[in-house]
Amino acid sequence: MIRIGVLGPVGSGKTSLISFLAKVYIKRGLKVGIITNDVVSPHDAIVIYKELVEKEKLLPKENLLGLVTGGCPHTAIREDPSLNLRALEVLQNKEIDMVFIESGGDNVMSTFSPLLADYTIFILDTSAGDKYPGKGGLGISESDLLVINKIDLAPYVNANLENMREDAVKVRKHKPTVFVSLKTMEGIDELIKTLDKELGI
Ligand SMILES: Nc1nc2c(ncn2[C@@H]2O[C@H](COP(=O)(O)OP(=O)(O)OP(=O)(O)O)[C@@H](O)[C@H]2O)c(=O)[nH]1
Ligand SMILES: [Mg+2]
Repeated sequence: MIRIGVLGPVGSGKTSLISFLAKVYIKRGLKVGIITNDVVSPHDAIVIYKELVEKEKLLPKENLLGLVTGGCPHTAIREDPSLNLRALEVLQNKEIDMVFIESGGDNVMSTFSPLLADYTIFILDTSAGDKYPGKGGLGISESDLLVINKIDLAPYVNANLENMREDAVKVRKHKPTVFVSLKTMEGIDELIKTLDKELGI
């Protein structure tokens, strides 16, 4: 079971990315599991349930686990990942091929414990401006894949995508960065191509 940790600031597109990727890989025949971490409600699990279980009928409901962590999001994925480890155990018994773990929205220093994730995706969005990824932060520099989402919104906040690209190379060296819009689907082919190569699938 490949364990993919998805993290990034509040509202950057973690749930949207996981829903999209889950659809892609389920349609290819992989058995996908999803674990969401929310601080005070199972909101994201409900969003995914409505989309992937009820509407699309792609995800068996028992493959979706919504955790309510009740505290600092990075505690639940790094300092004390016990709740997430239990959830992974539950999915492991169902012979899942690939599991996405969504962290609660957090800051740029957020990282997954290696106990939880084999591969990590950090997602930023352009609507916060183009200062990141240049300002750095462990999550941005150390994640296996950086996804810069909401490129459709870049013109509205004068975010310069070329600057962001150059900064990403400086901060991340040879690790990949992709630019996408999960609304218009621009950049999606590159995202899937990169992820397939990275995961060897
Ligand atoms: N314009 C635009 N909106 C997007 C895009 N991707 C996601 N959104 C919207 O951004 C909002 C937040 O997306 P989510 O996927 O919920 O973000 P998140 O990172 O999971 O949010 P939290 O879990 O609350 O931290 C939603 O209203 C999405 O529809 C995009 O590429 N462009
Ligand atoms: Mg979310």
